[in-house]
Amino acid sequence: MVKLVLVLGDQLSDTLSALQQADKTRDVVVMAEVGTEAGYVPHHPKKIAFIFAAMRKFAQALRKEGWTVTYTRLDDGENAGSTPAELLRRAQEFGADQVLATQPGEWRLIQALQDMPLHVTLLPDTRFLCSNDEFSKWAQGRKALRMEYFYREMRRKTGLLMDGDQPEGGKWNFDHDNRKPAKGDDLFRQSPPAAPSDPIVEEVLDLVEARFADNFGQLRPFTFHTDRAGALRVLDHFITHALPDFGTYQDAMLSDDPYLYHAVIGLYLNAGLLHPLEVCQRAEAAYKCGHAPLNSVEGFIRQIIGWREFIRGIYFLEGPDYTQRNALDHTRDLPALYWGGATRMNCLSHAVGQTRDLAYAHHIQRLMVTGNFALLAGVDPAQVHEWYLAVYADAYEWVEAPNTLGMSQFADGGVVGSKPYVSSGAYIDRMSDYCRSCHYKVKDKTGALACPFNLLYWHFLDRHRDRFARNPRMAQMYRTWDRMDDAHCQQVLADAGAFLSRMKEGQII
Ligand code: FAD
Ligand code: DLZ
Ligand code: SF4
Repeated sequence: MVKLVLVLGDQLSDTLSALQQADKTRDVVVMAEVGTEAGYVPHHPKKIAFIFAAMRKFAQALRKEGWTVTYTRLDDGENAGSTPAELLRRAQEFGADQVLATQPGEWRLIQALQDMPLHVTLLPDTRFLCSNDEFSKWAQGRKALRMEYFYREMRRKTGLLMDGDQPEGGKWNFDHDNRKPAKGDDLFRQSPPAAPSDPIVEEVLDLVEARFADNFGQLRPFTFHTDRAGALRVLDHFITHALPDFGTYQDAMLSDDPYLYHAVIGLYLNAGLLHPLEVCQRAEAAYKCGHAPLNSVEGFIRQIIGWREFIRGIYFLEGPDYTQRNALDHTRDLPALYWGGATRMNCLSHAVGQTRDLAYAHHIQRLMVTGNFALLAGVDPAQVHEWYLAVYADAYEWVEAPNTLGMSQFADGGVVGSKPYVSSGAYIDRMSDYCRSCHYKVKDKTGALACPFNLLYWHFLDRHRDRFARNPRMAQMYRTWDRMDDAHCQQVLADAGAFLSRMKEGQII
């Protein structure tokens, strides 16, 4: 009997387990642009356009390969509005009672598929290097889950950068050589290649413009690639032009260069247009032929087989309630500046402005600018989570939630990271050129012009002393705070409190 084969918007890989288990001559592929997926958060218009255009092209490619594909467009009059409802409609149409699906990357959708009155087989997502079972086994019995140890297992498993059973170059991690600030006058950095437009993209842009005009984010110019060939071009460009300096400048931020030496491939990897192993093998080959140094290649490979896989493992290990965690009891509202409201903080203005224009910010902007500020200011992590899930083209819950709630907001109480990622303005000043043209003064510790990160950093440590003072990785920060003059500390806390009040009142901060 005919089966339906579900292909979601982030499952655009011909190696997808559901496709591999299906019979091309008998089964029917179901793809659908639906209101529920396009609306569970106010996605950035570029993200919606990327997914819809890539879905349409993938459907075309499957048909060319001989698959029968039903494709529902968002504006199709028959559109049933959600993925399960579309499956039910197609089940009736084709007389099917079984669905083959690859496990979605979000508990919400897994639950919805499991609740359907059809027989749904959920297959493991084999596009990842570490299965959910393998991760659970690795995690079992460990007091704390640390990416670094998981990463070593992944190196051994894939053989990437291995010299027999030893790490290439004698060390697993070369971060010691990395994390330098970049200079604005480093010329000749090239942005990722822009995709030329085509009729499918143009049609999707018109649809998104008409339907999602109120969502935060600039739709045009739209330069993302929307098929595998384009994604491979971006990868090639990165390997040739940026990988050699990736490690060294990984944490740098520059006002006039949103990409620096980053790959800008997260959206392609997460939608299924690139495979993590092929990406890492390309990077390793660049090292082996002498094109890129070990510190960069190791750092890059660690992001993919280490962080990316680790983060996914945590999402599925921790279960559906992960997104509701709020270990630090933070309750403030996300300030309007995150949705494009005015701010005097130049670093936030740049990170948010770039996010609005490009649906992209690199890791340190996400972690140490927008994330750091929300954490220091005590913003409700659920609101922070919604923001990150909405605004980045590479955001799906399996990868966004542990990064936001775990790594960035410490809302999981220390599952992803052993200490919160907090810093004062000094870190941002060291790693960027933002502070030079800011309304606030990064060197000021108190007063009307004191950098808000300086005020809120101590306010955060002070209000969470009970939780963090005994953390060995934070003891030094508390010693520094405790050595400060009492009157100075009181002034810092008073100025921080006044800043938070202004934020609450909706004043421009
Ligand atoms: P590069 O810096 O060039 O890195 C190469 C690749 O490594 C990335 O494409 C990505 O696939 C992988 N990678 C690097 N760091 C991580 C990480 N921490 N977790 C998972 N993969 C990683 N990444 C997402 O893919 N989707 C998200 O929704 C997302 N949300 C984030 C939210 C916060 C608060 C933070 C701090 C990080 C988040 N990240 C997310 C991780 C990281 O910031 C992005 O993967 C990266 O910025 C994507 O840009 P790039 O492709 O240029 O990456
Ligand atoms: C993100 C997204 C959007 C905006 N739209 C669709 C859609 O219309 N149809 C679809 O199949 N998938 C879409 N997606 C991706 C899903 O939200 C994603 O598959 C789940 O969040 C699981 O990762
Ligand atoms: Fe950001 Fe503070 Fe620097 Fe201004 S002074 S850019 S608020 S870190």
